[in-house]
Amino acid sequence: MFYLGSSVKDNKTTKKSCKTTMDKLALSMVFRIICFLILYGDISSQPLYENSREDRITAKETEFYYQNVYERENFLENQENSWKKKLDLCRETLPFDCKELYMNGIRKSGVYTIYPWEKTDPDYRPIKVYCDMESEGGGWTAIQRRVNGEETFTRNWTEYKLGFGTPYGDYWIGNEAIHQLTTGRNSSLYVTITPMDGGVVSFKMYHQFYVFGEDQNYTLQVANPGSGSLDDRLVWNDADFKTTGMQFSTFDVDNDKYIHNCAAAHLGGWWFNRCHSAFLNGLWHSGDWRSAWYSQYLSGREVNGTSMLIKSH
Ligand SMILES: [Ca+2]
Repeated sequence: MFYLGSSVKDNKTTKKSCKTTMDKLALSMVFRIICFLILYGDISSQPLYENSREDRITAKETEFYYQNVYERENFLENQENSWKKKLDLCRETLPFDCKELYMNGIRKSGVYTIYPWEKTDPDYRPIKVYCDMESEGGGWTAIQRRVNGEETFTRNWTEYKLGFGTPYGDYWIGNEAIHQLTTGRNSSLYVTITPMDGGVVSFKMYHQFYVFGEDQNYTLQVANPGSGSLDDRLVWNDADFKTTGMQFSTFDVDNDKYIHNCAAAHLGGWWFNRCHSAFLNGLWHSGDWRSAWYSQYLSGREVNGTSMLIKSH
């Protein structure tokens, strides 16, 4: 009985203990499952790349890289805006003529680029010109220059209109450019002639100089002759030979006052009258170039260079 009793009791105790253990085990299993589910859910909701240390470093590097790119883009954008502003400033301060270059501190004579036309003008273009920065206070724009005879001045209307030759040697700046340079401002004209004999350069100053547009055939208006070793032959009171008030003529467009064609006869474009007493575009070093500047230069054989310089005042 005791045994039985004891055995039954033991049996009951064992069963109770097992039940407790199984309960605990069950509870443990449930806990584990819940933990697993929680952990799994947690893990599965996390991006895989954050799982390892290496991946976390890569993520940081990527972030740093994009931050760098962003900063560089900002830097380049600021740089571009700065360049655009500088370019606009340059465009606004492009030199109109040689006088503006002189005012900006240029003191050496030579070839420079000027911008006589407004940006909105259909004719807008830069032109290269010779600037005399030494004679008569400097800042002179050469509209005509002959130094070596390499360019012929026997040219048609369009060539004289648009210009020809090179500012490094012989050239005519172009009647359109002369009109543009003298419009809306008072300008002076300074003429020089270099003698063939190597003597002193002759010159003449005029304190008023203007050329009308093509609709008036580039009519010349010159007045107020000033100092100079050359006699006045542009304004002087001679109805048949003065130059001021004349329209421009070329061999193909005769606007002179002569019954024949002065430009065709004298082989160069000019503001011919009936025909001239001053004419700087004749045949280089030729006896056929008559009265380059009456009566000091009666033949082209006496002339070894010319220039017509203008400056606003
Ligand atoms: Ca005629």
